[in-house]
Amino acid sequence: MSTLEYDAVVIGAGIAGLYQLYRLREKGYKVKVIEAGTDIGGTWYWNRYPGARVDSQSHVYQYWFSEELNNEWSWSERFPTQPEQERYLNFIVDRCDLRRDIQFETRVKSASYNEDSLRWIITTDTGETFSTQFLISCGGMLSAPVKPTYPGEEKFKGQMFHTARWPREGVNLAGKRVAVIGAGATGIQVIQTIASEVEKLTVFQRTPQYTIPMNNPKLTDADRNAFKKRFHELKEKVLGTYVGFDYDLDPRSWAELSSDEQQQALEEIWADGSLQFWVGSFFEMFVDEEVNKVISDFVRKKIRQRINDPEVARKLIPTEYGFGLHRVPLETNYYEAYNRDNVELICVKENPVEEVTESAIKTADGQVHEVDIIIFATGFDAATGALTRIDIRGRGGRSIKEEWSKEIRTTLGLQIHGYPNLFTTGAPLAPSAALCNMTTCLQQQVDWITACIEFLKSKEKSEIEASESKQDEWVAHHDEISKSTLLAKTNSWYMGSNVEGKPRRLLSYIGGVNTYHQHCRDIVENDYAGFDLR
Ligand code: NA7
Repeated sequence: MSTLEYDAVVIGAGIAGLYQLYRLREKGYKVKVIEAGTDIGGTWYWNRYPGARVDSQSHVYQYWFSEELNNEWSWSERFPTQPEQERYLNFIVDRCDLRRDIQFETRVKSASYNEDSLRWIITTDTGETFSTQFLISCGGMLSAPVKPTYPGEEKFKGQMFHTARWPREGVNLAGKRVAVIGAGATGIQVIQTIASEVEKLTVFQRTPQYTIPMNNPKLTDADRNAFKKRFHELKEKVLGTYVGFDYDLDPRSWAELSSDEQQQALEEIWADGSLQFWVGSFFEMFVDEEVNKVISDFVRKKIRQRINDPEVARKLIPTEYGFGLHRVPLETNYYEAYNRDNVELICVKENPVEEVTESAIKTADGQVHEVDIIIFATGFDAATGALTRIDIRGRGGRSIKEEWSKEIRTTLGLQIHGYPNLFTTGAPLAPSAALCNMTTCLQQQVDWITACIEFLKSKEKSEIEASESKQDEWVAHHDEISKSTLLAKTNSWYMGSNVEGKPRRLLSYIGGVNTYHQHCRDIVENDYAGFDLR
């Protein structure tokens, strides 16, 4: 089979990959997007489980490249469902005629850099070979699912699904006995949605979450028009805030408020029913244990009020870590699900799963939980998984998988020293790895990458690579900020602790989207100082 030649190959047709295709094609490059799924959407293609919904407000979770398209689209809710997100992305793809440059049902297996031709050679599971000057990973920060395996699992006669591999045709859960394993953001959405539909729901929870009740009104024409009028303002604003939303951290210091004022401030942002209570409140929450404790107690009290059985409340209310140190899910009637007679909660730390039989899950206390369907909502190999599942070889045959099995390092999450002309989005050590309204950060990274490629062209250069010293400098800066936070002291997927053997480092840059954006701009303004051009 002959080698297919491109200027740029983009891995993944999700939010970042689609936008990267749009931008590079607009500049006249020959681009191919390689996508494992049968259709576009990335996260919003794969995660089609019951109750899947975005946790960012629709008016800031969207593309900003066309006011015209923005005016044509109408969001129905403040926090849209997965089907609506998917429809929106299809609308963009169709209007921009992006599909013709996307190859579906193709997974990139390997990518190796040829130092003589200065090109990446890519192989796929379809047996094709692509050659490209630029390789751009848009494979998602939460796209490599992780799933525990249990003794006896292969004998199970019912159905098993990971939420991130939910079948397109759906699954009939009505009247079934269902187990949900994992109660993070995804598990919570599944549980609250299916509890009233299934005959019996057994939840196997390892770590309880702090949550915020979602305030999700239907949008009126007046709401939509008000947001549309603010298109340019919002587009600018999201890049200048701490986590890429249109709200920002409270400018007041926690200490300057009296205890009553603190409680009042918390009540006010709690009422907004969004992630503002987490990433748009008091920065001290992330660094000061005392402040974190007050806020954690506030949330614990809110949760406790909604659960009838004190023993169930004990299991559902986090005590081992503080509020905001894990990704905080939004929920709707989640706790009320546990007040139902058909829902049972098992804490696997107290009562582990011992085995799966033909028809049941057996726990250490000897109980046999008969189930027809097992749903794994057990998360992802975050930020690194999208890259380490591909055999990527840079200069001298060095491998990202091997290097990151020892230490996870990048240059602003945009390039990796040793891998020229490889650009990454949603990768470690950038806010887009986890601490960002994703559309904000992914578009910002794609714009940076596009400008970088254009810069190379204008200088008549063929290759760009982050120097070792630039990367060292960024890693040191990242660590300095992250080490001052409580997140770095807490086990969570933010620290890689959900994947055995994963080296510990805060995956996401926590200095703020605004600060990160400034660092990216500084590089451009300084003609890419710290990057080697050839
Ligand atoms: P998460 O947030 O990683 O949640 C997965 C949950 O599954 C988490 O609470 C895990 O517990 C739990 N888990 C993992 N393995 C097990 C086993 N063996 N038994 C029981 N529970 C287990 O992934 P989500 O898909 O919910 O959310 C990902 C992101 O999507 C979310 O942050 C948003 O950005 C959208 P642990 O905490 O590791 O003890």
